[in-house]
Amino acid sequence: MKKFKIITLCLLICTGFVNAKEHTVKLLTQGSNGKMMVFEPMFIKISVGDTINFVPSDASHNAQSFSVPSDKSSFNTPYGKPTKVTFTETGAVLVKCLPHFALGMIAVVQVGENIDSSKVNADWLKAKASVVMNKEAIDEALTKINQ
Ligand SMILES: [Cu+2]
Repeated sequence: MKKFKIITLCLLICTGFVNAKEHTVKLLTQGSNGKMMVFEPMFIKISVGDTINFVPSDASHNAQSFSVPSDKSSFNTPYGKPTKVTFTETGAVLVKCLPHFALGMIAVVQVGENIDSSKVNADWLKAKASVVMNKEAIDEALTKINQ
């Protein structure tokens, strides 16, 4: 009986690993639509336990969280180096490229289904005053949450 429990536990853990997906978000000086300083995609919905590989086009970009469900979801990737981040908490995360934040180089990550978006919306309202470009695109990305 004990052996059975151990095998079941192993199966559950292994299945969890198999189901976790890896996604890619590019950090681009010029996006495929011709826009400058963009994350591609700007909005991404993933499952809890999934990983995003943040891939910068050059050494001028990094990915840094600035709205998170809690501190354990905070991250800050190095400049110019593809970096994988695993999201273990349900909710929404806003990600900025630090040097291009004012240019609206921001991405929205939804982790899990039917999340509470009140915190991320409030954080964006506060941050918005410091952003001069691309605000409408970020507003639109936020409307994609829970759709
Ligand atoms: Cu950048």
